[in-house]
Amino acid sequence: MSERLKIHTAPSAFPNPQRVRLFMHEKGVADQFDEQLLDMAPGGEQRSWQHYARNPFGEAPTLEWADGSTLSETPAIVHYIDQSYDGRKVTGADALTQARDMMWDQRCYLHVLLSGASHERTSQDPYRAFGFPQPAARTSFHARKRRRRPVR
Ligand SMILES: N[C@@H](CCC(=O)N[C@@H](CS)C(=O)NCC(=O)O)C(=O)O
Repeated sequence: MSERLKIHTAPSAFPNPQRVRLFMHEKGVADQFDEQLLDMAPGGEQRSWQHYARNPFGEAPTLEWADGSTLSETPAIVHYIDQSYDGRKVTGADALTQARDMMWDQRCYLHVLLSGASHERTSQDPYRAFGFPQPAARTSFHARKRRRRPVR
């Protein structure tokens, strides 16, 4: 792979940016990418217009080519890198091993990571659970509602 790609990520964001970072280190290719760290505070750089142009959900991780084209979604990024970079095939060298890797990845993501993350998000703000951008009006509506709650 001659072109050096950017990976937009954040060490502080769990689980998806970390899934890609762990995978890149496991494959031994992390130093072949330009890691662009997003300040992922709530409503942070991942929700800037620059990042929405790369990823319409305002999420990380996202891979970016020099011509501005992008690839998002953790399993798609992992699949692309594993297939197109030299080194051990971390997700499996044959179709059945790859399919089993995908099966466990889906199980871990849907039944462990996503359910934990959804609980955390919905307990704070219902719109975040679905990854919707948050217009100021919505945010202030929820902020007003929270302020009215009695302090326990
Ligand atoms: N389906 C996406 C999910 C990516 C995602 O949810 N990333 C989170 C961090 S774990 C994010 O960027 N959230 C944006 C935010 O919190 O504003 C993937 O598989 O990569």
